[in-house]
Amino acid sequence: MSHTRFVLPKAAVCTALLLLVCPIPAVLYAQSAAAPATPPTTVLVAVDQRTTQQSLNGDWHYILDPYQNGLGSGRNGYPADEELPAGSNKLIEYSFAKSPTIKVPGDWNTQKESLMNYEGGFWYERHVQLQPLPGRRSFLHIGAANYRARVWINGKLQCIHEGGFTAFDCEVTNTVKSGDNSIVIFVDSTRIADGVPTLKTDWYNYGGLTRDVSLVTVPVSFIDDFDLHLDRATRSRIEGYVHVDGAQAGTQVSVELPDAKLRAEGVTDANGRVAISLPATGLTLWSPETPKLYHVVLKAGADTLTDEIGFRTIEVSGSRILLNGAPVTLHGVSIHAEAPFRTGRVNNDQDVDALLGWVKELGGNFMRLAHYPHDQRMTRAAVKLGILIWSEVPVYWAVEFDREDVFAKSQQQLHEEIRRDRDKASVILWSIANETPNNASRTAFLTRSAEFVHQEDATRLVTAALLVRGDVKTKVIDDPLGKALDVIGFNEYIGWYEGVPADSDATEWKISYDKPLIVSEFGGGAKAGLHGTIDQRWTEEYQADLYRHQIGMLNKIPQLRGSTPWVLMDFRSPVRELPGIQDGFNRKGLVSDQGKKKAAFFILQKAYKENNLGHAE
Ligand code: GCB
Repeated sequence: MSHTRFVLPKAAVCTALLLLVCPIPAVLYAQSAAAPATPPTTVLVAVDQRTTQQSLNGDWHYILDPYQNGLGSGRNGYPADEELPAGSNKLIEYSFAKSPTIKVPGDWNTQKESLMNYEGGFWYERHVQLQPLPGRRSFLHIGAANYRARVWINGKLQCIHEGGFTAFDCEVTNTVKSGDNSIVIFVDSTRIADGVPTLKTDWYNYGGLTRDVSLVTVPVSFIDDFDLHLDRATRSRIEGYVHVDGAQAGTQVSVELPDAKLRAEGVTDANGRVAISLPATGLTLWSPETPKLYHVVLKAGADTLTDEIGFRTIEVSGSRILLNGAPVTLHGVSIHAEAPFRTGRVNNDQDVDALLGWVKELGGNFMRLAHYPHDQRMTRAAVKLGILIWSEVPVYWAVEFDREDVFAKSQQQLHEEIRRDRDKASVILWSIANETPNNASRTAFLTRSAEFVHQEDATRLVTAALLVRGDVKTKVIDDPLGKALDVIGFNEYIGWYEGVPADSDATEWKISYDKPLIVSEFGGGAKAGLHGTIDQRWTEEYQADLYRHQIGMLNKIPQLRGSTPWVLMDFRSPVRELPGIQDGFNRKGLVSDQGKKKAAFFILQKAYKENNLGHAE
């Protein structure tokens, strides 16, 4: 008697059973022994500055796959991207060439009405003509794929990625060939309990390749990571490192700022790293008032990378936040990556210009990019415009804090976020979470996150948006997570979720920390164009009145160093279903999704222009 068929690897049994009864996603995502090994993805810093890239934006064929059928093999193995020659009688049950197309970058939901509510598996395919050169390496750069992605080149699995808001680069050097190449990407937007974020959020789960995709070519040994920042203690040295992937120890590296006539040289160590320390007096420091950027040229062996970098310091002294040594008040607003006018995810310069234009018009010098890393266009544009940034990972509400694998996912997202944006002077705060429950496993998880961020980037500050305790009479900020943070963010909704706007006139604040505070959320909903009295919820007048009272209350908190009210623009959310008012949108925007400013916009604008919200010291 043979037991052979019971000890076959699961994947083989599944193939034998034609995938009818097999738990395909579990097998594949767990990377069973039978699955091909996939190299880890990386993040090429300043990838948007590389000129040696071929954009793969544009039309891609797609196949909707709610049952994840295409992860099968043979007639259902979509990664093979097979097209039968005329006259072939072979049984294949898909054809990318005959399937419709969709734009990349772009969430699928807002591109086709039939896809608006679709969550699940989705296949992208396109062909590209390449002439790979000897001595060069190739990476497929994916700006973001929400939520899980697998990439195949010419039928070979190249990488797997989880996390819908961070960029990743997938090495394809050994798979691309001269002539025609097939690229197949499976994106699965299914929300999962052990994901980051988890199942429920107050924003729309836009699926797909939501940001730019390109093929980047670099020399065999190339600069994949660097950090250059002004030293906090003296503000007269540029410090940091350059990392050269694939470098022999002793590879020559140089860093040059031609306009400042500064140059440093060094050689890589056995880990491909060279430390940089360069005297730099007389630099014009980057600030919202003077967003000065220096052209920086990095060279390592055959590789040259250029970037535009601002130099500034950010630190905490007692309960003050110091920018270039001087106390600063952060006049900001929270922003979702919702595209103005058209809805969907932000993915182009017009989207960014509209959002940042409103921040400037408000008189803002700061923004909270909620609740996940945004498109790199946002952070690049902010550096040029002089807008400081709070950047966040989607550890939102109650993720599964007691799971080590969930911690690893959050850590990976922090790593990818920091690596992509550490060259942007705008970013001053890394936020590790939003509104998390106060319990031991949460505090342990997020204390580790804070430590991890400090290790990865000791030049910036760590924050989180905390919940506050108490009632409208007394509010208490004493969450133990505050100990791990440099700056404490807190959210409160007096006048909206509790009490009426005028209640905040008498609210007393009890704060256990002598640290800088930022009110990371307050606000209320209003439908643009709906008018009435200040007592009528959803009117512009109610929202404006709420802002007036909030500004009065918040100004009584002595260590309030900044504000990012909720939220710049109305955004799509499946948990906001009140007909005639919400219609699927969170209406707490100061501006409607169609760009109409509400009365509260002008209340906040006045406060910011008169420097009347928060105190620098
Ligand atoms: C919050 C959340 C934010 C929501 C907001 C609201 O506390 O952090 O994501 O959208 O409240 O509108 O209720």
